[in-house]
Amino acid sequence: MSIPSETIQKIQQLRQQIEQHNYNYYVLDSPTVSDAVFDHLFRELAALEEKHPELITPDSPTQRVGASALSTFKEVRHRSPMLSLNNAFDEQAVSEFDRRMREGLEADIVTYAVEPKLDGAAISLIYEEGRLVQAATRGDGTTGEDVTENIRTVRIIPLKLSGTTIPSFLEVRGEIHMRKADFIRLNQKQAEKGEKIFANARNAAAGSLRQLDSRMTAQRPLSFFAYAVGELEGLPAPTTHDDMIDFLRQLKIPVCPERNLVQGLKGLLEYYQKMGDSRAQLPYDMDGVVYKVNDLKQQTKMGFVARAPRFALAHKFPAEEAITLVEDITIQVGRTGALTPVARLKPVFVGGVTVTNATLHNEDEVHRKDVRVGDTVRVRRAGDVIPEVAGVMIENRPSRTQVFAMPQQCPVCGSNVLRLENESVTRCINGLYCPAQRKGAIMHFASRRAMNIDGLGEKLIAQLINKKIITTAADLYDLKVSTLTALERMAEKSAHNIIDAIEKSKRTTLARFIYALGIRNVGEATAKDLAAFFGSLDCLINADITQLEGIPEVGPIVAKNIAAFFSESHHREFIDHIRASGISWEEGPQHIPHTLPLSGKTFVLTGTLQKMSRDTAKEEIEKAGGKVTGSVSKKTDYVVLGVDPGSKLEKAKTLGLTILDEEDFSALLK
Ligand code: 9MJ
Repeated sequence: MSIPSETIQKIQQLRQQIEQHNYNYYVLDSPTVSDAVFDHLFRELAALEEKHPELITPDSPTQRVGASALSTFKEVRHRSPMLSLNNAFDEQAVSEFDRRMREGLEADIVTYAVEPKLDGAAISLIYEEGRLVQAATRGDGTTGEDVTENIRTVRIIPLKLSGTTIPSFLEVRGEIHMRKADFIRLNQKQAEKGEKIFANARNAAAGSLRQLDSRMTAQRPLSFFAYAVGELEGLPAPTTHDDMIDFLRQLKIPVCPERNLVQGLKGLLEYYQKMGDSRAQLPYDMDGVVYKVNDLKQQTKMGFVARAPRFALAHKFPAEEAITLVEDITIQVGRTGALTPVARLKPVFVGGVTVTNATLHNEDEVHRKDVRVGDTVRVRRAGDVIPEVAGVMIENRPSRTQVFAMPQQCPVCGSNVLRLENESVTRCINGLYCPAQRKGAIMHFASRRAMNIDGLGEKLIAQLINKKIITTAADLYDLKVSTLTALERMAEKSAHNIIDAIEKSKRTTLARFIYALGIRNVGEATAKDLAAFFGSLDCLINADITQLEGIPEVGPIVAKNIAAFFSESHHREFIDHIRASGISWEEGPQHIPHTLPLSGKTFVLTGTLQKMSRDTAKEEIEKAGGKVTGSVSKKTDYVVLGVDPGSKLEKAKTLGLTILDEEDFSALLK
């Protein structure tokens, strides 16, 4: 059956629209459509592609969700070496650099392109005829790792170039990094899930880039700026670095907005000063600035030394660390009940701000660093924003200090706390009866990415809870201007603005509402997946645990949390209360999942299968509702055995798992 040309055109049009919206959102930071419109376009494309799978191409925006896990990364040899930069730590080194340039170029004054130095992970992206075909890490500069599947999930990176003239071949180089706010949010999420906390944004970015399972990378908020072109074919090359970066920008490749052109040493030092001053206000971290001779012919003339270009220099900012005293260690209780120890510090100036608190993350972290009240500590502004204790100066420890002990009772409501085996988080078990959790839940509900209620801040919420005006977020919808103006320091105008914002939040999307509920482990991405899958809130509420586990993006823990959340009668009453106040969203096509025979079952494939390829086996398992993972653990239900199985077989035997040969496997599928 031939496909109507309108369908092909529609698919192309949708892809273009979606990528344009991605660009507006991620690169320009200025979306032109609501989430609902975006989700609608996305669902329309996904539905057309489901009907015509032969039209799916790797550069379709629907392919940004990640693919099956790899066992290793392939090696990639770079066409030309990926160099690193020489560093300077003081003005004298910069002055010598400028002198070398002037002498080498026989110029009185040199024009430099200057840009922030991002501290992430360098990558090379190859576009052939405008399509992203390969992404590789820097590796040792000569050979890197093929991370194409991971990079495809990074929404800020175009899968297809746009613009009037597209080069036949383009190798772009730049830095994968994580924005400050995204890093903080990721670490909060990790902490809530009891998962690894990243020491800094650099580690988080580099670690996310090197996930063997690209579906994991798809969950991480990675960003990218291009700073160089490795090779360009099919078009005349620009003659300066600055023009080259402008050329990339026209192709809709993200480049750093804070770059500039300056003259001579004075220009370099002024830029360094200016960027150092504005560092705290910028949305991304930098660890210095980079100076590059702007003229590309002049760059070639200066050439390279060892593994770094002679024409460029990284001028590093001083490390942001300071020494101070721990006056107390207190416990904060978050919306999920997580108890977070916080070091209260003697105020100290670090990297442009005065720091009075530093997170100690969790009980294990405090013990690993052995931080005690009375200790002198090194404080670091990791990720440029959240300060943390880098280490204790043991030699300064006074006598009679006490080892930190996690309280056995919630410091806010007094109920018992619980730390589960294999988790690093200690939690208050009192749920929404704990005022701290209630406040956290309402703050989350009102937050920008959830119901987006402007002006409803932490202090106001605390006041409303303490005065027993509200107990849940649903009560927000019953607030009146007069209730608010009766509060301390609340003017008529602000009260009106808040009530208007609450009213406005009633028109929302299903995904935002699901996210706003604050179900454990249901972040924005999962909320979107659930909304797209179920189409209606009632279908989600009525889904049982096996049906939830049957959704490709939902794992067993998340499924359990969702089912547990909706089984609580007070949560259902809460939802009914909000619905009665007139909240609305557009519902999608409803989907009531049926329970599939292998729902909730996890498989591991080992060795070479004779009867079907690995991909087919995986498809068959997934069709029947099961999941395939890369490694054997006690959570694995079945291990399918091919010829020459690897060490996974031994592990499966040790764990006493069910091992299937190909015959058994076929029988099970039938
Ligand atoms: C970073 N990391 O921000 C370069 N870099 O140029 C910038 N790195 C670079 N340029 C040539 N802005 C080699 C490395």
